[in-house]
Amino acid sequence: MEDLIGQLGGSPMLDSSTTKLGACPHDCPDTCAMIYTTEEGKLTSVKGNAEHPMTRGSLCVKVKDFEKHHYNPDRLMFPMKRVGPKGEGKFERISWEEALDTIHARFSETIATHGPEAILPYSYLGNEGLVQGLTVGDAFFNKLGATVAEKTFCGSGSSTAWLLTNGPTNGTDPLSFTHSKYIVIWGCNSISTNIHHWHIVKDAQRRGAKVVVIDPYRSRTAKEADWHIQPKPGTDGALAMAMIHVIINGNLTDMDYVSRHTVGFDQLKERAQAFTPEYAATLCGVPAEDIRMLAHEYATTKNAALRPGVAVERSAGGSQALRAIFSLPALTGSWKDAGGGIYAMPMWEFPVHWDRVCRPDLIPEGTRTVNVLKLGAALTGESDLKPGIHALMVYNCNPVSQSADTDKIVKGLEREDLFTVVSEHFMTDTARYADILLPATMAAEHDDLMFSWGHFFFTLNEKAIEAPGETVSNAQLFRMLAKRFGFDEPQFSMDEKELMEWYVDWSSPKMAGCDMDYFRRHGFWRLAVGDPSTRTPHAEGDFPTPSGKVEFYSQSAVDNGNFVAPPFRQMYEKMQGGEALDPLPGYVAPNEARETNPAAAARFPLNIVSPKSHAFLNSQYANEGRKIAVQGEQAILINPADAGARGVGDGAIVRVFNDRGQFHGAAKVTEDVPPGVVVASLGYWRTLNRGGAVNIISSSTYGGMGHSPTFSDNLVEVGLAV
Ligand SMILES: Nc1nc2c(c(=O)[nH]1)N[C@H]1C(S)=C(S)[C@@H](COP(=O)(O)OP(=O)(O)OC[C@H]3O[C@@H](n4cnc5c(=O)[nH]c(N)nc54)[C@H](O)[C@@H]3O)O[C@H]1N2
Ligand SMILES: Nc1nc2c(c(=O)[nH]1)N[C@H]1C(S)=C(S)[C@@H](COP(=O)(O)OP(=O)(O)OC[C@H]3O[C@@H](n4cnc5c(=O)[nH]c(N)nc54)[C@H](O)[C@@H]3O)O[C@H]1N2
Ligand code: SF4
Ligand SMILES: [Mo]
Repeated sequence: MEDLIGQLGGSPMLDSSTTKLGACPHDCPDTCAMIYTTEEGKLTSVKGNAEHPMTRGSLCVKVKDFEKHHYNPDRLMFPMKRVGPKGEGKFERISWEEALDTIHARFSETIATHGPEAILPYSYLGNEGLVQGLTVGDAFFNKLGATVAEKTFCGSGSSTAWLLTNGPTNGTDPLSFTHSKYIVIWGCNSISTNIHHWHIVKDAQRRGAKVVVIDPYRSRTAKEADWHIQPKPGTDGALAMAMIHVIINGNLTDMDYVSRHTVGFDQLKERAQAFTPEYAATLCGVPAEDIRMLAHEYATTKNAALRPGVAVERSAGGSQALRAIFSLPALTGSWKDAGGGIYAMPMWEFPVHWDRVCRPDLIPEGTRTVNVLKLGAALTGESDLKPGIHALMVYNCNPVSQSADTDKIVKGLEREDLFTVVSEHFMTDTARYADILLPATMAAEHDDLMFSWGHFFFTLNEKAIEAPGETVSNAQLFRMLAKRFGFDEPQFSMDEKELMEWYVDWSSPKMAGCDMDYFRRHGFWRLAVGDPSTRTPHAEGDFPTPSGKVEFYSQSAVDNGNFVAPPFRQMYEKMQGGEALDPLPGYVAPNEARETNPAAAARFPLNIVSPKSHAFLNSQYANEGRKIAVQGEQAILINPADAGARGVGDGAIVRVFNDRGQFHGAAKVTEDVPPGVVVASLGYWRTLNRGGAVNIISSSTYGGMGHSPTFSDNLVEVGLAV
């Protein structure tokens, strides 16, 4: 491995006065290592760093001209205050002094009148950095005594399922997939969402590996697979439980592995008995003989690997499905093979002092939590919070586009008595509702350190150019706010470089040989967890669960109940004791399906799936012409049978609706989606789109574990727009 890591600092090609080492800031598993080139203080090019073993010098279609993003003339450059009605987007430039004074005065007033919990911080992963990202405001808001935001847009259900089954292990290295002979990509559109893993899968496929994609629709990735399996959305639990049935009943289990390294085999076997392939076929729509073949091939091919995406969790039964999926390699013993096991979200072994980043110790005893998916209910009074939310600060996040049930959020944001602060790059759908709008820096304009949820590398991002206008980094914003509020914890005066040094646990053996100087010379550091070509972390068990084994049966699911893992929720320990969970994996039907909700299904017969757009990063880039040119306008993919029954022709403008609201798009009539399913990709801004955006129809109901969202568990009807 060491020879793969280049000596960038020593390279004669790079001149540190015009070249800086960067890291893509986006919420993307790939976390690409980049190289910024500048001329006379201007960012002239952003390229991938060819030395990086995973990202190999190529950037995706979204980021390949990242410098243009920085110089977009629509960027917010100065603090502003609202001068028109909320939502209209009329603002006037003010000084930072006035902005900070106003925030200080309005927050103080709110605290005096309603108490500090009337303030809600609202953030997500618009920036994924350790310093500038998800948790950048936590210490400040905890000190303020504000409501704690539980941030579960993505990965929280998968994480709960993963921790219950396998514990906080990174699992299989994505680089190990070069050795895989059978690869199951389950609910993941790698070509769009994890392109630097797809290269590795493609290599393995060229060398004979069979690639199976499990996805309700024929995604870009499904089209490249050797075999595409199409379950109905939200029914993966039935499919996975039937695989377990076939593996156990067909004596395809590695009983030596099972007996030494798992708990609960007998109970799992009993649970799986009901899930004959024939029965599962009636639930998930995959033919019984296909289920048998999939289970058989997976169990009997050595070096069989699983790659579940985030999408699997987005339904009522998604997390239970993931527990079943996470159980598979322990049944077959594929953890013993390099290129076996599971690549899910390998973020658990990054040695980060999350307690220093989030400072849960500053949270006043008894402070309440509000979940980000419930923003509409919280703001409109539906959640009956006491006190209600009277001040809101949004950063790294665009809830009007990305959260659920978004017409309700808009209704809440329109409240005249709500004081809203938004820190942003652009005048997003959410920013339009700000009272105070603050301009934020982009990646080349600040320092950061990125961990990853898609590979085992830390990556340094060096500031390459001066911040334009009066933009400030998130870390600087919270330094300024802390100062204005008189907070004197040392961390509130640390700069970015000091913060990253303080956040990383350098004493971890995984960091042995690395320091800040190493980062400055090389740009990235691979956690010292073994060589990917031989690494089999669980060949001999060693699972970091309470039993030290894979827990098919989880006693802690019963005793400790549901939980949201850090950093999605800061108070991990206090969250223990949520409602008891099923100790075993299983099948839970979608909330919105014919069998669970026939009345809704009669009115709204189509199940909608809203995956990521190829050329957008969540809602980012959806305001940039050159990306819209690649992505196209909002399309509604619909099967010819469903389109015909509704008089919808290809290209017709349709409305997609349910009781939560409606949005519009251009029908794309295609066999890529099966009857009964429609697909509308995510990210379009409602202000730029023709009439709304997809999350208007999304339910804010939690999935089964970890308060995950249910974006794949929504019924709608489609009709011609009038
Ligand atoms: N281009 C691009 N890349 C991105 C992002 C982006 O916005 N654009 N976002 C990043 C983020 S934040 C994330 S979380 C990841 C997500 O990465 P992925 O998990 O790949 O996310 P999606 O594209 O939402 O969904 C992947 C596939 O799952 C399918 N799917 C939906 N529901 C179900 C289901 O119930 N069961 C099964 N089996 N499949 C289902 C969808 O049809 C889709 O093709 O991507 C990251 N990368
Ligand atoms: N229907 C549906 N909805 C979904 C999903 C789905 O699959 N389907 N996926 C969900 C998932 S997986 C995720 S991760 C969420 C993502 O939800 P968000 O994290 O809200 O998504 P982004 O569009 O990336 O919005 C981030 C905003 O932060 C801003 N930003 C970026 N960097 C900075 C910075 O340094 N400072 C400041 N102040 N602002 C910055 C960007 O301009 C952008 O407007 O969406 C969820 N919503
Ligand atoms: S969005 Fe993902 S693939 Fe694209 S450059 Fe950033 S980290 Fe790499
Ligand atoms: Mo995500």
